[in-house]
Amino acid sequence: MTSYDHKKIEKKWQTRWRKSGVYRTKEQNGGKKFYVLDMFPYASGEGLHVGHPKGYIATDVYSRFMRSNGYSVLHPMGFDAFGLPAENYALANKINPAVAVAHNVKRFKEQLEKIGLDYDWSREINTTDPAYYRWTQWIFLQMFKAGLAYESNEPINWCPSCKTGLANEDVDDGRCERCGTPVEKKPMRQWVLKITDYAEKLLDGLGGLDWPESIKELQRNWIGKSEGALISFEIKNQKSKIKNIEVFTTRADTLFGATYLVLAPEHELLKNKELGITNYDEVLRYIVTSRTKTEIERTAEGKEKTGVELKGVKAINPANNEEIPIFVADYVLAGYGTGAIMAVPAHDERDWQFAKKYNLPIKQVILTGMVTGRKLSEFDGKSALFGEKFDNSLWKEHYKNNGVLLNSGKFDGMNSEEAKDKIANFVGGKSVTKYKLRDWVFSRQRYWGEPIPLVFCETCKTQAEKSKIKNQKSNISRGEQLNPGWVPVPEDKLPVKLPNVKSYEPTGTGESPLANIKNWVNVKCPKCGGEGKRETNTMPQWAGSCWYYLRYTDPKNKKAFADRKKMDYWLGTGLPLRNSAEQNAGGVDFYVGGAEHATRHLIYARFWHQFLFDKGLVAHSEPFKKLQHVGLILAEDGRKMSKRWGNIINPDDIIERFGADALRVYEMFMGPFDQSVVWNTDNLVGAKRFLERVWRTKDKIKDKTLKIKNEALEIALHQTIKKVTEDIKEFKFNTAISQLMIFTNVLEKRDEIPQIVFETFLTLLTPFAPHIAEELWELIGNKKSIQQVPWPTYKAEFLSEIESVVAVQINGKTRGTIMLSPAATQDEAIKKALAEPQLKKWIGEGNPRKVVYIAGKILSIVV
Ligand code: ANZ
Ligand code: ZN
Repeated sequence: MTSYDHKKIEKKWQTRWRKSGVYRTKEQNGGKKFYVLDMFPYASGEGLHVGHPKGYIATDVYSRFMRSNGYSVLHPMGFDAFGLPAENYALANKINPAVAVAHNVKRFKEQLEKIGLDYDWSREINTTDPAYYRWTQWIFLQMFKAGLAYESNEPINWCPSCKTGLANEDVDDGRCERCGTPVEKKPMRQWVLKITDYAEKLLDGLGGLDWPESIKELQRNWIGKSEGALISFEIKNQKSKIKNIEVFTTRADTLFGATYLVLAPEHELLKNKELGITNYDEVLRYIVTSRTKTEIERTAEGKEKTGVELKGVKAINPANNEEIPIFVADYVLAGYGTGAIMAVPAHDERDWQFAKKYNLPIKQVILTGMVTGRKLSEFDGKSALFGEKFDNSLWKEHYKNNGVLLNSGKFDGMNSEEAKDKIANFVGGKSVTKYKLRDWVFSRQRYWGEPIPLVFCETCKTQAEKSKIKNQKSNISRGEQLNPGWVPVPEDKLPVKLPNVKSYEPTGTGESPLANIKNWVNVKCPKCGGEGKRETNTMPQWAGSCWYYLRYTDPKNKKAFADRKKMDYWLGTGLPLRNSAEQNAGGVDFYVGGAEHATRHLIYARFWHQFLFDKGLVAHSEPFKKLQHVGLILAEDGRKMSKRWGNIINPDDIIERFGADALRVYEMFMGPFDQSVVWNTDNLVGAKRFLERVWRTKDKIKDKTLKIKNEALEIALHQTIKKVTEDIKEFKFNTAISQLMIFTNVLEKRDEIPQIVFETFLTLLTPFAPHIAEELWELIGNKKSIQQVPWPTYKAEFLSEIESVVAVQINGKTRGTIMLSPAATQDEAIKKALAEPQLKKWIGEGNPRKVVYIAGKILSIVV
């Protein structure tokens, strides 16, 4: 009897699998294909910890399962490596980012291979490979040409430590997502992608996706659709050159209660003296101070509100022609709506806080909780039914609710929902839809990213401006018209390679380090041959991951980002597209990764994909059909694993001591897949023991010709096949493994087991513990790899024989149990209960008054 030597076995099989190419992706005709994808790792310097592989092991289990069910499976892996994390790591360690990334990728790959994952490495991709980013640049150019990229000088989020501009999505709680430094607002030349053009499509598409509801909800909130109205307030001041201020409101019904207006400090109208403000110096000081605050500081609920009144100017409330003051206050944000609001302190908490502080009138216009259809005159100020009396001195949550209008002229008594449109129309307002989603700031003033493939040319600038005026149809794309002077690098000149530089430190000047490489920057204009200059900003970290799942379908293609047929095959049904329903039901079949990507990668990638779809470049409207998120593995101290806390567990050590199979079984067994679990080495030992028991079980095969004769064994086997099959399908790996353990107990109790039973068991074990399963499979005399053995099917006739324990309650007390098959009827259940003397004693002779029978669970009798 040999002992279970995990090191020897795992090494042996990893080498053999690599050589034999069992995991090579094979496209087969006629459907039955499955694309299962991991969110590829970011090749950082720290390598993998034991938390990372949880998702990878799960997709591995799934892809092995699908393959043995006859599917062609695409299960690829690659590396994301451009962007701040890799560059910051390289800077800290004083190595070139390209060298650091190559080193990190090698390390990651070794670690992944040791886990025995079935990736088809012949399809590996790396976002920093010029052969890859050539196509990232190409897709960017298509967006540019379509007018979806524009140059902007708006103030954006700036991280003073990373010395680069950031997208809204890169800011967490007012801090740089990379380094935790509070972000500042800084006006800067940027490239921006018009993701807002896709806001509606991004919302719409969510409906058809098989994603966790929580992630869809995060996206909905991030997109933040609001239906409201634009209402114009006339300005009263002889000296003002501006006649009106427009506000965005979702509560036009409260217009009669608007007692002042507020402009965001960055509002256009405050940029010069056009409003004729008499205290402009004071206003300007306020504007300057508010620049130092982060958005969070400005809008946080508990924060004290500040502001300055614009002296010498008033506005007219168009509903009642009352004169109201105008303020500048930083609780109003420039980037949303029109950057100006009508303040209704009786029904908006922030306005209320502000009004309290500056002693502004508070005017109730909605009776919240009021039942519609009742007359206002019936309201006595007390009845709860009619809403209680409004109290100016104290804010109450229900003040912001809907209700019935009062103090609103001819609208009094109207339901507030109904009044929204009516009042907006009354004052000539326009209904509009606004989104919280901001356009995507797409350039970084850093070295380590895809160069943006554009050249600036003065001559062409003049041309483009002319064509814009004449609105000519010419060889000038919408992007060039929108951005006069910017000329795309011709597609056959891609990639624009990132040049090698000596110094790639961020400059902090708002320019990328590439700006200093004169012989790279200065080029001939691709259009007119004149003097041009390259764009020196680079793309953000999230660019490469916007389309990588497409590249896996055809990773070596030199003529296109991927062959259309291959994409259609892997993202479709495996058969040619037949109708629009299939168009909207395509995408990667199964995508597994961390929930932290909900509002970045998963929105950006959907945006790019929808653009490609609109261009007719992909067949399906969404990239990821089904999504599953991975629960975190926390360190033994209950915290997130991090270098910072010194609590990282390295999978290499675990594999060395316990084996990859034990690690795999443990991680799949530790709890429901999408929940966070604390790492526990004792439980890992348990997984290892389980495999040792499996190992010893093979010695119970004594006579290879032994047939299954024992019915109980057969039932247990089919029960196990069924349970494991169904659980894997639903990502319930923990209960699948627990069934394998139960079955191992059954095998252990026997002196001898038929080979066929053990073989079936090994097939079920393979997805979880492929090395040991393969080794035992070979030891009992099989030549062909177990990876190619079809998944076993269960026989239903055995299952119907399984009896389960049913509790018997008499008058509400459990008095005993009976065994029943799931098909048993209520009468049979009663009969069985009566056959048990200790139950019969309680039931007695008479007819029961009431019987409830829940099959397989409980029989309840009231006598
Ligand atoms: C009057 C009003 C009365 C409002 C009321 C609310 C309650 P959502 O739903 O998030 O879209 N608002 C508009 N633009 C703003 C800006 N740039 N910065 C801060 N606040 C802004 O919110 C829309 C509401 O937020 C708008 O409706 C406006 O206040 C405010 F009882 O107008 B409301
Ligand atoms: Zn030119």
